[in-house]
Amino acid sequence: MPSSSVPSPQVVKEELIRAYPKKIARKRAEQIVVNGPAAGGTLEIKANVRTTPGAITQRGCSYAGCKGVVIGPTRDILSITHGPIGCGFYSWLTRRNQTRPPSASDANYITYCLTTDMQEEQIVFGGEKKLKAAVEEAYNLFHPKAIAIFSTCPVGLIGDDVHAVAREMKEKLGINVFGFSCEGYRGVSQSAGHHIANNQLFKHVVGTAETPAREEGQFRINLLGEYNIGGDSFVIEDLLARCGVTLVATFSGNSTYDAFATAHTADLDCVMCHRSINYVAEMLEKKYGIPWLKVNFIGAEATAKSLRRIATYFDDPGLTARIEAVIEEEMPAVRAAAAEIQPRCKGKTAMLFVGGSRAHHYQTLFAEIGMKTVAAGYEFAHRDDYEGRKVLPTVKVDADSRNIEELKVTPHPTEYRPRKSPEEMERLRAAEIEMMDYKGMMPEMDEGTLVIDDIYQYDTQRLLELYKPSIFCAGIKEKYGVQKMGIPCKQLHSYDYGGPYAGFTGAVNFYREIDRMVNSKVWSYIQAPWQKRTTG
Ligand code: CFM
Repeated sequence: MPSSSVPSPQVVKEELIRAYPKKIARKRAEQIVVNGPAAGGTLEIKANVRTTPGAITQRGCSYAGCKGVVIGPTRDILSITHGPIGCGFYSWLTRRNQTRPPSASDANYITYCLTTDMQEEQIVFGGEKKLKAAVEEAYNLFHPKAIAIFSTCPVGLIGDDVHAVAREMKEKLGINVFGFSCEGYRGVSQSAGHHIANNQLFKHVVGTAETPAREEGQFRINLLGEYNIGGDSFVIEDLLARCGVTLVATFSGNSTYDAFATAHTADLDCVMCHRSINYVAEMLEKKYGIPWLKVNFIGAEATAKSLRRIATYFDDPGLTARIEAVIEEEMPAVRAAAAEIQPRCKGKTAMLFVGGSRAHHYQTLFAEIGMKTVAAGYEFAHRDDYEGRKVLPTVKVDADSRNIEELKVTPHPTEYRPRKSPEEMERLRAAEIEMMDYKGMMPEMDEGTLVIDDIYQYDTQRLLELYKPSIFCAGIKEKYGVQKMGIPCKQLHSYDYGGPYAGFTGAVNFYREIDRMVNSKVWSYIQAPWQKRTTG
């Protein structure tokens, strides 16, 4: 609980808004919401709109969302950045998406940085020739199954047609080559890049391999929106295997090209990060009849609940028994760790400001050690991630969103097969397994907590001064500014050097890490002895 010296959230909101010019303040007032009653869920937040020019945002660009987030974790698609050297270089190994090829001779291109190194000459005369040469050179070096070409801002500005180049090279080399119009400026954030990546993956890769025999695994799922940061996917893969669930494809942690190509053969899509991948989930449902289910493997309780939801979906006594046995096996260690740590963390406060899903998911982990989330928000998520998918029909589509292609998807003439009958869907509804739905973050947050979309650096600083939370969760850009104010900052993007935090073992890792951070004495020594001490 914030101490009694913390002003009311309404006052804090006014305080934040007061700093901005009138027009900006009006817009910010709609992006900063004091959360209402959990059950009400009627509050509206403005999201997925342009950042105010000049404000220091946490956001990244469309190229980052496409290349770095969605496609990057796939080890055997060779990625080429078409653009100036900086775009390729500064996106090289910056996200901790791990991968594990089965043997040393299996392809793994994640450690490479390939770029066309665009120069003035290409800006003036066009860069397609150089791009073709780069694709050919990359092919001769690696002989990959597939090559992906990513557009950076100048590509769109000068009008290079990466798709035409991809088509030509596909023909010439006899491998799959596809391009992405993910110029950094498209959309208002990296969220646009996710959508562009989803579309192209779906168009060029998903469903391109032959349907494998149905016997290969009785309970076949895809895991969508799990990117193996700090090894999270490894933990989930292990859990699913022990439960007897077959993982056909993960989009895209520890993934391969072939896994994507056979994703249409799964019988259920489990969606972790709704924001970055809900488009693929929807398209798989429309084209192949695979229903999707929102899951969350962050937090021990959430993991148990997600596994049980998978059991309810498949409705098989053997599977249910195995899942219960795995939960039973894992929970004692989790309970013991939580019981040990809770007394030291209970009542402490957290703020979470990260991309599109983790600001929601990680609240569960904090709650498990008795910590309260007092403020949270997404960098780039949309209203449905805050308020739930029920608002989708009312979301205004602005020019920035219209800029991004919406694929027209229709049922596949031979491969469309609804996995559940209407009666079975009814059974799932009755069991409160909401298929194809996500309720969003706000209904699960307490009344009076602050929800802030696309938080600016100024807001961050004021929040820290006013609330003095026990911990602030964000990314590398925010980390040291926060810590200089005497408040520990946990990076929820990269996990600092830690993780995994998924599943049961991951939960214990997280409890211990947070305990270490919030109970360290170091924060009271932030100021030099000759400065007046105001924190700690
Ligand atoms: Fe999804 Fe992610 Fe996130 Fe995201 Fe990201 Fe990430 Fe993130 Mo950084 S896909 S929205 S674009 S959960 S890289 S693994 S941590 S901002 S909250």
